[in-house]
Amino acid sequence: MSLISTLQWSSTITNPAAKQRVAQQIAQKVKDGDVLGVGSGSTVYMALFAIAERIKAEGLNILAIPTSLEITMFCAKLGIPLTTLFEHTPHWLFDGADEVDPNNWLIKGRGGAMFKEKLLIRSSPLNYIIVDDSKLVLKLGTNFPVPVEVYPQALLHVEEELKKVGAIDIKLRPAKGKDGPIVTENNNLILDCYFDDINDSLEQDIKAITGVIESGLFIGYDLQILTAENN
Ligand code: ABF
Repeated sequence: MSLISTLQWSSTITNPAAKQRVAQQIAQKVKDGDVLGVGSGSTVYMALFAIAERIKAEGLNILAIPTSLEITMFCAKLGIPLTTLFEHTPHWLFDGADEVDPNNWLIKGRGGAMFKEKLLIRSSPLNYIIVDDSKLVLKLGTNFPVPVEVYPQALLHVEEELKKVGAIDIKLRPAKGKDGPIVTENNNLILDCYFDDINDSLEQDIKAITGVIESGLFIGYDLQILTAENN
């Protein structure tokens, strides 16, 4: 048995039944020949299983461009062929989110992969965000802070500048199960930032700070929100 085949999703999946329904819906959208952008998180993971079933049953030829190492490895485990942005542009993409507001603005990045997630969403002409109802909020920032990926040596500068654009509290995200900060796949740090008011210029204001790689705010993107309940 290869090490890839022993891979398991280790964290608890919240609202699994609702996520499973939306995962099945996304799998039904896959067509032979599709190049798919594949986001991160447990809902995406469930969708990959459903897509792998269709590949096996129907012999679909698809290619996946993943947004994280974790999802890359799950694609490999499930036999979903991989490609990169060097070779292909996605036809469409699916990804999860932490919060979705009534304008379809998002907070993403609990898994720390928001730079690649945003790059893929920007590269794809059609983007489905797959969430269970618990992710729908009236106001962004209700349950989650805004994650900001930061070049390590810029940490103090970025912290000061984030306060100037309205951050009222900033936490350096700790590593899971060991001392020190979490380090992203790009070798950067993550600041979890709390704002009283998330307005339509905040994503750009954060992005304009030297040393910021990307934030988990998605404001004004053309997104199709798919929940188990709205389909
Ligand atoms: C990714 O996974 C992230 O941007 C978001 O933080 C998270 C959603 O996870 P889940 O589907 O497990 O709730 O999409």
